[in-house]
Amino acid sequence: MTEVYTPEKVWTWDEESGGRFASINRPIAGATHEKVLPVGEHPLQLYSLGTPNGVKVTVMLEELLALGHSGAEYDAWLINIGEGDQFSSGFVDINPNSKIPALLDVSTTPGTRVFESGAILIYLAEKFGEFLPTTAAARAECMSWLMWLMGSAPYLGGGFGHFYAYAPEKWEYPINRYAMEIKRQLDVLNRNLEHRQFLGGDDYTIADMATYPWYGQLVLKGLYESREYLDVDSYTHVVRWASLIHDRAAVKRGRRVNRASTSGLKERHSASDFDSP
Ligand SMILES: N[C@@H](CCC(=O)N[C@@H](CS)C(=O)NCC(=O)O)C(=O)O
Repeated sequence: MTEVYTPEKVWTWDEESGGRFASINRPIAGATHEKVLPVGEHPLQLYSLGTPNGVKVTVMLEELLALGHSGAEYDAWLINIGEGDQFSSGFVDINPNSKIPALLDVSTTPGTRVFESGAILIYLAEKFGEFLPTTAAARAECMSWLMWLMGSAPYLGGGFGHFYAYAPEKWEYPINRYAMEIKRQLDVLNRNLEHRQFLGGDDYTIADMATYPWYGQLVLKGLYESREYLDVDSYTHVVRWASLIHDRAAVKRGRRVNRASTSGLKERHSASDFDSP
């Protein structure tokens, strides 16, 4: 950094801070505009976007459907966070934190809202009795890795990714600090996966579904174009684990939901939506 910044006595919101996403960042919560969210015909209504946090949930829903749980049928509606859809009154009613993903279970009376991707995964795992071990020790291990991910991923996205890719300038101090932390986290995962097939042990669980879109994609695709910088190939056990999950049919479908790209599905309302190339 070239200049030393001395914080004022009381922080004030003067102007946009710069960088990508500056226009959607604000220091206040709540709705900016009135808008009712659409509701489809399926039991589960998902309001989301195909980012790593969104993919956690669409992978889980596709895995549940693959096991034959028709109650997991869902309508996935696109929330364009670049355009501020997360600040509509309808979305804020479901998630007061204004971040995707958010789920509304309309099979209950009244409907059940769930926000925070980790909470959504646990809600679905408990509702359908899948992907969350029931014995105390295995459940504790699964929950430990799930909570590890929920606490760790913000350092990857909001910390490393922000300063390495999105900040208005490249500053050595934050990039160095967060790169060190992300490499430490990758080493945590690598050591755990050296003797285990999945994060919690022998079984594929919601901890894997939550972690794959972040650290799995980081080692396979290189989030923020950082594959070389972080030397991701050296975390061989993470690469092996990520590849295993990446190739699952349900994961392939889950990755395509709520994406505006040509191979993606902007919205998903039926299993047949995946048939279109
Ligand atoms: N802890 C939350 C994080 C969700 C999150 O950060 N979502 C981002 C997209 S990946 C978002 O909606 N950002 C919009 C905003 O910050 O206004 C979760 O896991 O659900």
